[in-house]
Amino acid sequence: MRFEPIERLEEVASTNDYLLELARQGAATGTTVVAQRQTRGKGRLGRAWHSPEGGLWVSTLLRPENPAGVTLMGALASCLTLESLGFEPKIRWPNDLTLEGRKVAGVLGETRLSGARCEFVVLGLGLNIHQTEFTNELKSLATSLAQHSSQPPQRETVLEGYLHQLSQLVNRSVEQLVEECRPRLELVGRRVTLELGEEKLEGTFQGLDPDGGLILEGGRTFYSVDRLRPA
Ligand code: BT5
Repeated sequence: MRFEPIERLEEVASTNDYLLELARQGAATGTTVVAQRQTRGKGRLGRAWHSPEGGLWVSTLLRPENPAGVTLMGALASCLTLESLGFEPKIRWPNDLTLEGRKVAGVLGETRLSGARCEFVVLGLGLNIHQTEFTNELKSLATSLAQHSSQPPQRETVLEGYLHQLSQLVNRSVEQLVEECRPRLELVGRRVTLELGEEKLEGTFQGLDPDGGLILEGGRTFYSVDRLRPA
């Protein structure tokens, strides 16, 4: 599958929102939007995504039959891209990439269903490349490629690698994606805190089930959490 056309914007509120609108108007599968900066970048659950110039802010349009593995696919594609560029990222389930425990990228998959059928998914990736400073709120949590390399790659190089990896992964089953994610997961075997709304749970992270759910010690499995942190 090819990821084109690629629409390049200087500034946009959110590449995901922009592409959701194009998708509603019938844009082709593979359509990709990339922006130099976002003024209202989105994380999950209404959270904000800080997107100044210097990062890769990109969204791609997919029409999978089964959207279940799409978030993991985005995390895996970006992980493989950074590996091929010489970094040692980890996947923090379900949608983050970390470098030495700090978040370098986040994935936001937004699915539109028509009845039980998946109409489309907009898969967004935010990856910090050249930023050298973060806001006070993010300072202890976030990092960028520039903080791990004296010669961070160009945005175009990261984009090209990511779209190539996505094109290789797009036909994999959820089970295959989970298999490839397993050795790259952060915090397996460690005590973690799961936040689910008001509830906080602590336990040892045992691994992923074949559908990509997180297995906590005792066997409880979670398919989505608000946040996963080291305990
Ligand atoms: C995510 O949400 O990690 C998904 C981020 C997806 C961003 C892309 S950019 C292209 C596309 N267009 C969009 O509008 N969005 C997508 P979540 O797991 O909810 O994490 C959000 C949390 O990450 C925030 O509450 C902050 O704590 C932290 N955060 C915000 N900006 C960050 C940044 N630039 N780097 C690292 N952490 C950040």
